[in-house]
Amino acid sequence: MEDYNIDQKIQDFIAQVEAKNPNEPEFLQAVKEVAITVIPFIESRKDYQGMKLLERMVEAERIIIFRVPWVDDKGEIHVNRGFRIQMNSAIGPYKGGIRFHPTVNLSVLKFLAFEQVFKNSLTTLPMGGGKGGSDFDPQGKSDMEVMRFCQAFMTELCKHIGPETDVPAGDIGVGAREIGYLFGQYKKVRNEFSGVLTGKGLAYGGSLIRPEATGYGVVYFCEQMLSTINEKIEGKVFAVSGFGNVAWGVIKKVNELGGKVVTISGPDGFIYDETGISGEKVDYLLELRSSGNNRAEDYIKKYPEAKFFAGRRPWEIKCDVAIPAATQNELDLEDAEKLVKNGLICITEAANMPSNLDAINYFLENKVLFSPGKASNAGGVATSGLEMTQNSIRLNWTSEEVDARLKEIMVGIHKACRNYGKEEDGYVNYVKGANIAGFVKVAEAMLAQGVV
Ligand code: 2IT
Repeated sequence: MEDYNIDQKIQDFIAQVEAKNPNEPEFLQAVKEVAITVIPFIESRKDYQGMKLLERMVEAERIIIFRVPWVDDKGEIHVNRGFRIQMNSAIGPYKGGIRFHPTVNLSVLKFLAFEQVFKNSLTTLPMGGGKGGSDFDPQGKSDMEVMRFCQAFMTELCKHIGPETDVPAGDIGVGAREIGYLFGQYKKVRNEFSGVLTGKGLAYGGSLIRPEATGYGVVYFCEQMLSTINEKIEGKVFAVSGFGNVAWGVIKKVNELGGKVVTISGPDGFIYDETGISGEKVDYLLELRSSGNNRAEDYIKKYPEAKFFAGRRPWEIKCDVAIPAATQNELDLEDAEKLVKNGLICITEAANMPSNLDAINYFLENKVLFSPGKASNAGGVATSGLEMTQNSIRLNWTSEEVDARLKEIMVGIHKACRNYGKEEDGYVNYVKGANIAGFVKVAEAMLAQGVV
């Protein structure tokens, strides 16, 4: 009877969110995953009941949508749409990346901002959740076009952010170059040199290890997951998707710890390199990326011993560990079935929400180690938090110091997930663990601060 009531409560809650946010499938997907695990927890806590905590958390504190007009090299005028979702500031200033990609829309950014709230809470650092971006596509644009776009974007955004208010960073399509242009424009318009953005260059307040942090953190987390079944990275075969900043960090660290990465992917298909992607091949990934050409196929031009599979995903390759590091919904039920059939023991998400709900359920049912991105990729934003600290104390830490803190944070997140996610048979449901552990800190802060 009690279970029936809780199921009904979950269904009612999801129906309400759906009615209020129609045509936002990604946002609804992220909310569903949280609701299923967090509502039963809320029901078990007397002090949380009737406080409408989750109802408040699915409503952004503020959403800013703005016009971004800019002029290309030929003198033609373009109009893009800019967004900043200020989701939750209960535990700190809004914090989260900016994404420039043609697929950016309100639903995508709301899902990312919602997940960011839980992720940032898990880091234990004082950061609220936010996300922003634009449907602008940096692919194929000149440096000067990207600069003018970034300036136009920041001319509006700078009215709404600040080091104590909202601190954006990079995400897909926003790397060191874009952060530099965005920072320059913020400084010029606000006449203020501050830690308003993270992922900055080392010359103007950036942190060592920030570029590698997301990928390194994922592998540290994966190491922890494997240790629960007395396994280690060394000797394991890894299938990785994507070939951007996150995949690059993952591949570097897996190699360092003695694992072998055999795949990468782009929007055009995937590369299978049986000999392992290591050494100079990892450097070549950086070159491929900075060429502005988003094609994985170019890899076989330099390394013809590898194979390219057009229009396919790496999940058909036999591997011990899968690390999706490209984008949302890049791994569905069919992919999950193939991976498990091929003997997968662990999947550590590096992208945000790369597995859809059916795939996640399949991994959990089959008791494969599975960690959601909001737990395992939190090392990126955690190191952004460390960049904020360094900016505040006006000192720079060594890479050893930042890396040690990053590792400590990832071990801590793993522990928190286990704490709330361990089931009777010893299997850790990291989805449940991450959602509840992330929720608790935000909920406590919201309760303390009253209905605001
Ligand atoms: O998804 C993410 O956590 C990020 N894009 C990084 C956010 C940040 O503020 O460093």
